Amino acid sequence: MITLYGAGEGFGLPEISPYVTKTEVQLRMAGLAYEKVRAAPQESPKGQMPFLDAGGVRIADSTFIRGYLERTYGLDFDEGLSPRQRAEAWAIERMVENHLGWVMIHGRWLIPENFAKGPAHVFDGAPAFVRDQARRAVEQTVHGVGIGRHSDLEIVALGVRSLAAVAAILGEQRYLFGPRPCGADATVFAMLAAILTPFFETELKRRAEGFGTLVAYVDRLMAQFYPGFEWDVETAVRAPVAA
Ligand SMILES: N[C@@H](CCC(=O)N[C@@H](CS)C(=O)NCC(=O)O)C(=O)O
Repeated sequence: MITLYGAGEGFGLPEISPYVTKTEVQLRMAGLAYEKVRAAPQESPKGQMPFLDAGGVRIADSTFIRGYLERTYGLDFDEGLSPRQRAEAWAIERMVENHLGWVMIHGRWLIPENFAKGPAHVFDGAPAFVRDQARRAVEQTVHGVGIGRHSDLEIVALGVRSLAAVAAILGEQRYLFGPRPCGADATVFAMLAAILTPFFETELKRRAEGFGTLVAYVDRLMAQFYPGFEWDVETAVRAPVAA
């Protein structure tokens, strides 16, 4: 049995972490049975989520988990893609995870109102200094990767360039590379949902809402991979926040 460790439902999303969402969607794409357990990053072999336990074997990091699933179950999430499309899928994934992801994190953790209603609650019950330390650590990381050195306007402008790039690649297609989803669809869906969740107010979300094809794409994939989940403002207000 596969156990997927993640942050759990919250912030108006079926899963708080876009990286865990990516893995969960890939498990669902493959039709693999799994149980999901809520965990903290410190429990992961790499100190980050997601991580997976498959019969005692622990694998951390969404990209290495994908590789493990493909090797172990004889899968190819990019089946049908040409070598060029596979390269483009990798490039899209890196842009979304390692660039757009930091813009999303900036909106969640470093806009004070969003931090107060969202990530701060992860530390409910812990002393205030633990919460403040965690926020400062994220601030330092966002500064370290470079995004945090820009003005708020510049950060949004960089995020919008990535949104526009994804929208240009998607065009009017159902999935990134046509009528079938590939591995990178899980990544892109996860990050766009994290940006578009009604739970947070960010300028990036407001700009993302202007990309009608991206909004429709997230709605479509949410209905496909999380059919029981109410993806709407009502849910965002009601959804529990990770404890
Ligand atoms: N490269 C990793 C990134 C995972 C990641 O950033 N996870 C976040 C949750 S969204 C985390 O665990 N952060 C805690 C930390 O970095 O200390 C992957 O693809 O799995």
